[in-house]
Amino acid sequence: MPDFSDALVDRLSRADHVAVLTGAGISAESGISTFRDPDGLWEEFEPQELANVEAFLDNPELVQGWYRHRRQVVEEAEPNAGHRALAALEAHVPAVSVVTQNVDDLHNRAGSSTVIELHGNITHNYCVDCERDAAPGTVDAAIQHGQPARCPDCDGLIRPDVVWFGEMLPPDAVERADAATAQADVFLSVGTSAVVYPAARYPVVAREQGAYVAEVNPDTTGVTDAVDESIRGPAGEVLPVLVDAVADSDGGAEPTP
Ligand code: BJW
Ligand code: ZN
Repeated sequence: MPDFSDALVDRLSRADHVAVLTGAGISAESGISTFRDPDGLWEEFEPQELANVEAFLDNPELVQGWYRHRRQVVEEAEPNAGHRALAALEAHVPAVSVVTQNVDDLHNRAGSSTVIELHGNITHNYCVDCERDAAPGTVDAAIQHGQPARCPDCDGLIRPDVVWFGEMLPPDAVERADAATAQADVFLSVGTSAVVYPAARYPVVAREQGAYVAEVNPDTTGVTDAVDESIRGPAGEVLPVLVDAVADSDGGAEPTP
């Protein structure tokens, strides 16, 4: 049974606005590798080798192939009980903002209505020169022919719509995430190591601005020392029980699916 406080359930039940920062750990139970866990995506490659624009320009085929593989994994994955519990929380709190570092689209597919994607979305590609969207299949077709994928309009390289190290986050996403953090009565940090900035600042800023901050993670993180409460366990087990507890204190609404 996950161990969380009555104070957290009470705060969630009374909250007008809950903001949730999520990271790769929430999608681990959907079969999507995290980045920094021992069997994670970066066990073989250093982050700087693949997740930056220089690596892409040096070896576009390698980077396009890596992202194509990850996109296929994501497309075959399903949202898990953790994603669904966050969507179900909307029945009990007037506003729930999900601020995600994940590029896998699973919060949208689980039905969360306010999803703020800080690091982009892997299901989308665009041309680095003319910035037009790349049609689905452009990367697949090129890679099958052993070529880097290029834009049919201007011959520019096609890249995934994700944020690499050294790149700015989408300004509208940052603006919305800043606002959600400022408005939050309760802030949850779920499944993130909280070592990548600026996302890792949000739990700290939320607490400075008066929110009650809890993290959900099997391990300690970069913000463990800065939160009010750490709930140690997998998100897919903790979040459904937590949301059910909020539903119970709300007056016995339906249990989460
Ligand atoms: C479970 C679980 C289960 C397991 N349930 N949990 C300030 C200080 C220092 C450095 C910087 C700074 N500001 C900016 C920087 C530089 C840099 C940075 O942060 N570097 C640090 C690493 C030191 N940041 C940037 O460059 C950012 N841009 C920026 O700031 O622009 C302005 C600027 C420009 C130029 C110079 C300076 C400023 C951009 C960051 C982009 C990050 N991109 C990536 C790749 C995205 C594309 C892709 O998917 O390939 O985003 S890196 C990677 O890390 C990915 C993730 O979103 C991100 C965070 O990882 P996450 O989600 O936390 O995953 P893990 O694997 O680390 O952790 C998983 C967790 O889950 C673990 O804790 C597990 O225990 C847990 N878990 N199972 C719950 N079942
Ligand atoms: Zn183009």
